[in-house]
Amino acid sequence: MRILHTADWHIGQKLHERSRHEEHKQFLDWLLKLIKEHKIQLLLVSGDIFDTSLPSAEATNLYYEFLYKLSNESETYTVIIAGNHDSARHLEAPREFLKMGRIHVVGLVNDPSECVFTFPPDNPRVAVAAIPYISENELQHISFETEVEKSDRYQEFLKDLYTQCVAEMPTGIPKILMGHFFVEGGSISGSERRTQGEPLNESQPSIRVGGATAVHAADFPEDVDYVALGHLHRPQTIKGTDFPIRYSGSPIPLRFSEAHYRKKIFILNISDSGVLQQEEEIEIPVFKELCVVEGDELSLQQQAMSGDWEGKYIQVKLTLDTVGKTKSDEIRNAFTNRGGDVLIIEVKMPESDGGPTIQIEDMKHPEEIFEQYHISTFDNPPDVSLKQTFSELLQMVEESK
Ligand SMILES: [Mn+2]
Repeated sequence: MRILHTADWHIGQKLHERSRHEEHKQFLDWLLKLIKEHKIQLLLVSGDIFDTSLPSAEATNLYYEFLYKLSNESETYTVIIAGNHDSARHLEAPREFLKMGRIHVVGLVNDPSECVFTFPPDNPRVAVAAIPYISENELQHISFETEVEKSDRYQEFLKDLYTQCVAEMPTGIPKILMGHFFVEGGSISGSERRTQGEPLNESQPSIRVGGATAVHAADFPEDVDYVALGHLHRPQTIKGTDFPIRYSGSPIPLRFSEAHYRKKIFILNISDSGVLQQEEEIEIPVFKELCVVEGDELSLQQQAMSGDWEGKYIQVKLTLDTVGKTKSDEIRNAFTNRGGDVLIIEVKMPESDGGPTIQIEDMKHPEEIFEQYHISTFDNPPDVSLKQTFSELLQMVEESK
């Protein structure tokens, strides 16, 4: 019996306002073909189906079109759990209807027994515990509780939930646990952290991904065979247990920082003798290339001329030799002329002293320094209201001395 583990589709995601619809469409077409070719009998999707809790009609349609084709063109059973980006209620609203297509969606946990499934239902060969993302806020409120106590309680809650699920499973067949959270020891790529309404903060400690605290490998019950997780966007296996605890990662790079490694799906197999084996990891094709180019103006112009940028999304990291007017428009055009699409240009100041090089004797007033900085960063001088704000701020600083 073949099982496929994937997660973090983030359908509807936008990268610097560019739609990823075409990439998601190509991924789901590829996935359906693979499911049919590899005769996958069970598909596990470990959360973050959509990028936002209220996905667009286009994103919603893409998802249901895939589920329809899957149930119509294959015999596959499917288990889907909600992630921190999904609206649990919206995702599971059509759950009764989707059962017609052998699709089981779990958004909320009412009773652990409702999270346990066996496949195939008439002759079980594998048991699955489908635990969706659970926010710390969903736990019962306790007054005067510290953050640490709250975290410990969350960890205990998940641990108990999995133990109860395993107790509900029939004996003698492999057990798979699904989940959507951060397990201590996992590596973060940056795009996981942001839940809805939560500001993006790169410098935040990594422990509270998606609002929830880290769970440890030792928190999973001992007698399980595989933990199919979602949440971290880089495919990886967490060490520390006899059974694999694995993140499949997202199928498309959700940020430029995820572009330097290949995305994957994992295929498991349950042998005729009933043993779960890890059969294959398959690299997902790159449907659209994300490129990061770095250098000074001259080097970037040369890279634009010599490279093949057709149809690629580009992040430019421009290093300035001196503070002065940058030619970001020229650099953008150089790539655009070669078919590339520059999504963002980051300007880096010379690194030697960690900041902009400004000749002090040339700059008599803070306003001038500010203006110079603005020109070097944004390519134009600050407007009147910004200058006014800066002056007011300066005055406040002076007065507070
Ligand atoms: Mn995610």
